[in-house]
Amino acid sequence: MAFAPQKSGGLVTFYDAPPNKYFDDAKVGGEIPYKPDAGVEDTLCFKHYNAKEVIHGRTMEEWLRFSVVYWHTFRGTGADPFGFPTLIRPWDDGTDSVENAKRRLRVAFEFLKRLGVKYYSFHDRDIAPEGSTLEETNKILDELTDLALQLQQETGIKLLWNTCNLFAHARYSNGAATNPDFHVLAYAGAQVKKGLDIAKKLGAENFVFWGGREGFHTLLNTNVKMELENLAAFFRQALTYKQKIGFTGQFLIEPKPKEPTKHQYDYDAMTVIAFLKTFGLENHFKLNIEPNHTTLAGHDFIHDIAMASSFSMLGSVDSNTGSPDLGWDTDQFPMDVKNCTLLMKVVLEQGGLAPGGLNFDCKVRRESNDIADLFIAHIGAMDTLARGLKSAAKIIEDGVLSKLITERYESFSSPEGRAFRDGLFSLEQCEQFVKAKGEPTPRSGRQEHFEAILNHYI
Ligand code: XLS
Ligand code: NI
Ligand code: NI
Repeated sequence: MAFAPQKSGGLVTFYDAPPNKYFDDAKVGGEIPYKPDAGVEDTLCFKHYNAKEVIHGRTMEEWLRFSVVYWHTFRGTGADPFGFPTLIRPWDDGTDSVENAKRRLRVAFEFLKRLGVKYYSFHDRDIAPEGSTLEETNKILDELTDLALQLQQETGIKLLWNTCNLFAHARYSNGAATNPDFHVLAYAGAQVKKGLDIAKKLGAENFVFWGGREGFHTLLNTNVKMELENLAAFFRQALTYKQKIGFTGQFLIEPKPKEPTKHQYDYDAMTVIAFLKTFGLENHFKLNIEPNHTTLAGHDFIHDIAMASSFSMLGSVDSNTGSPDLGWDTDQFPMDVKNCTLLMKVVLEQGGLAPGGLNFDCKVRRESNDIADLFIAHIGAMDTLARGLKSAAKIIEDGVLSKLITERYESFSSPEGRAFRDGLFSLEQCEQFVKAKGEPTPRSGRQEHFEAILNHYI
């Protein structure tokens, strides 16, 4: 095979080579090593993430279950509403050909191998170009997923989840499962059927529904009740098909409050939990929480992770972060040690995320146009979460915070407090209680004390 670079406008834009050659050319070395003592400017190595090291009873690899997303890392171009693509990859000839899609997939597996990440995730339309009919599209998808299966078998890399892109094509501009036109809804149904077939074929551990354009821009043209009922009916049919084909992965819904629609139905964790309970679906789904979506909903980073986990509904995390000062989904790599500590504390407390994982739904900035930046971004985030894991384990093992919380609620261990929680202490008894005991003594919430303790571990 010829490795001749093809020039366009003076830039090397594309050349055909074995996957490892692209990374060798970009001077990324071989597999990313663990070098805890590496120099400050050496960002192409792990300083904290040591896959086989045991923390809190399990290896880091088992707790962290990292996953690389195909759409940003291998389909991201750096284009934004004001600018053209900036991330021109030498393995991508810029066409929609099947050959290009296959080359890209091989490169992606090489990337995962070098990074030491065991999982990936994709939308159907990321890995395979769309044909002009459903039949043609599915045939192309079969060809690409045959290759994905072969690469999975060769490398041991697994599919954390796949999902269907039900939002990019013009047919979905008014939504998919909440579209006012049944014909469009049926198209989405056919697409999800194929998505589930692929999930089964590739042994996906989960299947995600992110409500792309399930929402509205104006209530004036929208029958909210009917759309939500249709969404629930759609999920019920997905469950029926899942059971029929014997796909055993976990179904996940990913909340997001806005973007692309003004109001997305899956607004945040509590909204989705309420929706699932309203329609009797709560035993069949868990949540895939993306912190950048949580902050878009006006909550802080950890809010939806904590809420979902409290209701035993946290299934997986799209571990990214936003800019606290911006109102859109910037999908940055999580580099904040404190947030990652809080995240890993929840993960440890609920006994892990499996079959979910920490899926990097993140993109490098459009200015970060070196191939090495792709590695550095993932390494940096993996190291931050590894630090978070270590700090969270220390917090839990020391037990100081949990002891303080137990003390804060100790009045509920009194006979009256316990009776109340058991539903056996009436309002009349409350009245008697207060008449006997008088005014409660004010008690400090001690927020600053708790914050100072957290900082001790960071
Ligand atoms: C978009 C979502 C999307 C889902 C997968 O904001 O995060 O990328 O994770 O469809
Ligand atoms: Ni996401
Ligand atoms: Ni997102």
